[in-house]
Amino acid sequence: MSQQDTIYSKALPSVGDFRFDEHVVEVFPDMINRSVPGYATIIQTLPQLAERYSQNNTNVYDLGCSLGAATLALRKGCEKSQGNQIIAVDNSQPMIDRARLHLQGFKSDIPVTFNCENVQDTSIENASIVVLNFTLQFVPKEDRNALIQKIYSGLNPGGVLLVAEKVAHTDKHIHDTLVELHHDFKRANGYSELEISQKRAAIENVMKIDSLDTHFARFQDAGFAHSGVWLQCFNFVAMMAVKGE
Ligand code: GEK
Repeated sequence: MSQQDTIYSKALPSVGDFRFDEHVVEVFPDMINRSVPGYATIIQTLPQLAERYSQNNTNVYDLGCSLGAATLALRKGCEKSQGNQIIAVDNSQPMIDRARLHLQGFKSDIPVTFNCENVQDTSIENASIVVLNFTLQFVPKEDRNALIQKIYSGLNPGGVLLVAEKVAHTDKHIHDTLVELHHDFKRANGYSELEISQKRAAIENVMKIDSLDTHFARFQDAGFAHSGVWLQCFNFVAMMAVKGE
């Protein structure tokens, strides 16, 4: 079990930009489960999706892997196919170090390689599945089209891109309501008003969210034949985009 996230529980003289550092690594599973509605369901569903889309003798990528929760779920879903290898990438060294340690606790014949690098520098090739689970929102907006285009190029026909993100709604009333529902979710999970507001201040410069329309236009521009939402909880959405056969 990870420690409880109390990073923003005391009033800070000034709130700096959020970083995926050693302190966050210590509390990360607690933080993401109490902050992201639908996260557990997304992780629990990944094996099913991986079983459906993994192709023999291909690469599976987990981009922005954090502590490897999605990596483990993908590996479980690849057990029935042959010759897969998983490449898990994160640009936070403390995350990668802890993820590597965490995965050593689970046995599997499917090899996992951990790379500490920017996902924008990851070469994607012979891929059947690429996961961006709450990672694209941290990539500079102007670089997102190129990243999705690169992933599309590296996917095999029939391969899938799974993207989960916090999204903005173009209708202000709906947007504000979903933001409030999300804050209620955090309150119900024990976060105080101070924690919610300090975390919000810390994250606003580093996490820039897109609308659903922007995501789907990007998938279409990249060339994906099919795209859609497979899960939504308030303003948190899991999408999939499939390359044509
Ligand atoms: C999960 N997917 O548990 N390159 C590489 N890594 C990055 C980049 C980048 N440009 N930007 C951010 N990261 C995980 C959860 S967390 C989501 C993903 C969250 C990494 C960053 O270091 C962090 O580990 C992860 O992406 C985002 O399913 O905390 O909201």
